[in-house]
Amino acid sequence: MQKLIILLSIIITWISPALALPLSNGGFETGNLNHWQTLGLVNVETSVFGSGPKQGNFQVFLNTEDGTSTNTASIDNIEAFLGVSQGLVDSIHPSPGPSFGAKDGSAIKQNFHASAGETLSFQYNFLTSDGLWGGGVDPDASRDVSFVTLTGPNLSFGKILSNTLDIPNAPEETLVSINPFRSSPTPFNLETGFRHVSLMLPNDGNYTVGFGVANSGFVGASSGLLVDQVSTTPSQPVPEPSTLLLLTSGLIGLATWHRRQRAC
Ligand SMILES: [Ca+2]
Ligand SMILES: [Ca+2]
Repeated sequence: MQKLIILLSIIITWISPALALPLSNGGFETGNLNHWQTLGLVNVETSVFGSGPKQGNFQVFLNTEDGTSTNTASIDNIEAFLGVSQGLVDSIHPSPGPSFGAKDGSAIKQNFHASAGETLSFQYNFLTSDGLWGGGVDPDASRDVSFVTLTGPNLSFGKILSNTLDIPNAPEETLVSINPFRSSPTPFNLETGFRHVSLMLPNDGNYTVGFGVANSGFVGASSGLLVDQVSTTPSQPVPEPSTLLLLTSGLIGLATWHRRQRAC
């Protein structure tokens, strides 16, 4: 019987999906990339970099270099690394010209466990030394892109954070509002400044969050992405029905007590 129990427990353990740990080192305050996996050119930076960190003393920096680097990864390898479908980045970053697609860059990811209703949030700053381009002006112009990916239970998507598009009437006109650039105190010419993003995690389970930055179109000047303060926030607790009942009866009791006090 004991052997049967042991065997059953081994089978149950084997068929149960392993739970990932909660998100860790989301602010990079260990001073290194513990708990993160990286591809391409990724390192931890301090305030010496010229922008950030947004929280604490450290942040992560992802670099595209100039499109001729052998240190970066191809966009196909980045998409495979992040566990999203091939072509995802180009599908959220449409190409008006045949030579326009995302080419190469860098990425980081972390697997973590979360409960339904938790919020994943982070801060990012997109940096570029490319010019600002519009597809309507030059369909083959360079247009670097930064993005976030999230995969999990019944969930797999990518979203552009910012790119080097800044011309009205271009195909992605709706994205212009996320691309107000200013001059950058970093080694790059321009930056968006830090922006806060929150994503709802709809289900209990294991998730993978990824961040990437890639050259697009012609090779040329590089772009980069700073990320900091990646964190999860528990959902607001919903009172149990019994708690609600107690609370309601307490309020009724309080109201009755008040009426009695006023009547005195
Ligand atoms: Ca930090
Ligand atoms: Ca570039």
